[in-house]
Amino acid sequence: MDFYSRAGVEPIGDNIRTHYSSEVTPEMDGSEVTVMGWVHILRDKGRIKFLILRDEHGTIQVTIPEKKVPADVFRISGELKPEYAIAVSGKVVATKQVASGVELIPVRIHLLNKSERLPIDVVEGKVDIDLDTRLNHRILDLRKPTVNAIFRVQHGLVRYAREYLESKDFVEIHTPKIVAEATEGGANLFEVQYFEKRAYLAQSPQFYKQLMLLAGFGRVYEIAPVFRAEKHNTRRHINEYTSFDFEMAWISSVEDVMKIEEDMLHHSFKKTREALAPELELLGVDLEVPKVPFKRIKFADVVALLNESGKEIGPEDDLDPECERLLGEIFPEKYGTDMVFVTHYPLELRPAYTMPSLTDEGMTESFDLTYKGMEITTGGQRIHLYDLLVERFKAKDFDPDAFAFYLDPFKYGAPPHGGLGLGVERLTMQLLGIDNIREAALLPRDRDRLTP
Ligand code: AMO
Repeated sequence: MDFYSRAGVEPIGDNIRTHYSSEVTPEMDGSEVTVMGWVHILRDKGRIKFLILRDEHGTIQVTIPEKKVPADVFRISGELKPEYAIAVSGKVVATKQVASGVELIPVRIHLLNKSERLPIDVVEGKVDIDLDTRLNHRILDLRKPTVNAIFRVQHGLVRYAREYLESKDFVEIHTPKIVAEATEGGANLFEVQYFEKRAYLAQSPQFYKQLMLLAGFGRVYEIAPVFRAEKHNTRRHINEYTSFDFEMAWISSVEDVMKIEEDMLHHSFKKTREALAPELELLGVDLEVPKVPFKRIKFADVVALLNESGKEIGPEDDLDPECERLLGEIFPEKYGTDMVFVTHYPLELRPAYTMPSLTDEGMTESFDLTYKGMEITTGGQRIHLYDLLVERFKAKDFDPDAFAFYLDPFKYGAPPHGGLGLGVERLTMQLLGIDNIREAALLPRDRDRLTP
């Protein structure tokens, strides 16, 4: 017990949390509850003290009038400081004086842990601090209700997207993140010393998710970190991000893949809007559920649209951030939506495994999904024909021998297939109108940041 008294706090004892702050309602007037959380705000008016307690679902006012509470409760309340962890047992009183309609009059306050002076404010709106300082103190930063809400919404998006795939017979897989070869091209690779060999951190589960279809799983998905050694710090790139991938066999065309994605996102947005309504309100976001089917437009037509709007770009140029910004304006204006599939990218711009188009010479059966102008997904039909696959690897200057582990299984009746990779942080940032992707990553990794 000595370590508790040394810390100046009490063991939790027989305290049992009975309610979250948000569950205490005016109808419970007169009943006794125990809540646990942090000291969010303290107002000391001498003979009466007001304490806002914050837990994972909101806040509740604890009102401490000297005359109405036990002497030791009043004494302890005078010792509290911001972010002390406490358990409060007390009587619920319905009152019009508080926005939530209730306050708690304590019969017991248990000090569970103390806090040092805070390096950053946890109460929002007090002082504006720059993102870098916030990220240095990310664990405290995440305690802010609006920052915490971002990741609850992200959780909802992933949870309900996963729910959709589960209902469509997709199998969740876990593939290696230490790999022998690049999947998305040679640049952006992190090297790893793997005993006596050189290895890399996976840029994508691309090869393995495809191979699992050849292994007899009809449909697979994986939600896992991937690594990109992007040299530049931009607002939409991080060096480790969460890739939401799926891959499906026996498709008739790339349309099948786009169809699953639009239905999946429709389901996910709809359920997230219902389940995370309080968090979305806190963030001031009116989540628009995109109508299906999403608009489809060919890459060549996007280039024409951009040229019309004064942006000079060639038929085989990739879309730069300026293009994306323009498309963020053009698409809603022209098509009344901000979810648009851009299809038929040139072979030049796509990785070696992408199926060439039969209808559009020099193009591919691939797509990007743009959301409010920004690319959030890349996907497509893959080459399942061994000879063509080897030919395309050679055309991209890859040595087929180095990729034998991937290429060889295609000799044995590989099914037609396709799939996609969706950036979870990009989806979150676009949905919530966040300007910098780091804010949509729990613990972002960028060129300058390896901690916390
Ligand atoms: P791609 O390389 O286009 O495709 O990546 C797919 C999606 O991942 C997100 N993304 C990123 N997010 C944050 N930081 C980054 N540095 C970053 N790079 C990419 C984007 C992008 O749309 N194997 C293919 C997918 C497939 O065809 O299945 C691939 O990885 O949202």
